[in-house]
Amino acid sequence: MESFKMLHFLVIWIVLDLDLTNSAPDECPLERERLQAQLKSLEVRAVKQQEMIQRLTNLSMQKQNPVNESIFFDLGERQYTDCAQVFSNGNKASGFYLIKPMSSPAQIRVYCDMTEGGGWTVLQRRTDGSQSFDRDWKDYKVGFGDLKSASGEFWIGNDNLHYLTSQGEYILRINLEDFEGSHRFAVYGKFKVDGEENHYQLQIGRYTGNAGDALSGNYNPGAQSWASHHGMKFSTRDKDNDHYDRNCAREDKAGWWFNKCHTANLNGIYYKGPYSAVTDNGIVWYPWHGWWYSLKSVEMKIRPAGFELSED
Ligand SMILES: [Ca+2]
Repeated sequence: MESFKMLHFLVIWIVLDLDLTNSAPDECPLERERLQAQLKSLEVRAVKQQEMIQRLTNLSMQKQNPVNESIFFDLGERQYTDCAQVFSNGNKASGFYLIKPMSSPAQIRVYCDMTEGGGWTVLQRRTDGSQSFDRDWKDYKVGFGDLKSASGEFWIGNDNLHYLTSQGEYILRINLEDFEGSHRFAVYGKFKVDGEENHYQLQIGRYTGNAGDALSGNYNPGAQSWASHHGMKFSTRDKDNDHYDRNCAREDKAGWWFNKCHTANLNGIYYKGPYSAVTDNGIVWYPWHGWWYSLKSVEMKIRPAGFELSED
């Protein structure tokens, strides 16, 4: 606001100056006109300056407290093995928490989704294409992405997935949204990810939901042998563990439990709806929108089996 004040002083000084220098009326009508025009111009500049200051102030406040920023909850010394435990202990707000799965060597920062019954540890999120998911083995191993914003895109890390799911029986819930505003979901029981020594092999159980069973390929019995992701090892562009004679991860631009290659590619390229490409490398959930439609948002999250029963 200092510059606005300075301009204001300048305007007053010119007004005073106008009175003094024009003590002999009508002697210098041209000079009076010139000064009046100058005064008007300064007033306009002062208003513009004030508007600019207001805009900068708003921008600065937005940066300090972005709408998108989610809250980090510091729960102190007590250790929690997952978000279900955080929720059960009375923490009902969605946001970031520190947890330490039993076999994890260190605490990890995770997003706990306390909606849809609460207690969900989010393992993956796609919302706007701001993060690249075409990454190598090491990135997928430790995790990557935006773990600060409430709607940030990230992968929790395969080691963390293994630590979490080796603690007991977990269910996986996948929420999907398209660009027409429709929502679908898929839930799988007995979700488990093996350790790195077994290439983070995936196990999934029974499917329920309305998105179609893309992960086991059960939507079409003929597709199961090449499409099922159950029992598949994780592949990245630099580590090919798929059942394809070429490299699915490299062709489909994602790390995933590829078979030959997929009917779900939730770590694919963020295309915004219908797309054409050499391979089906978008964010695909085949039974819902086919291979040539890339979804708007994806959320993958896990919770211990029986959690809802224990809450009732
Ligand atoms: Ca291969």
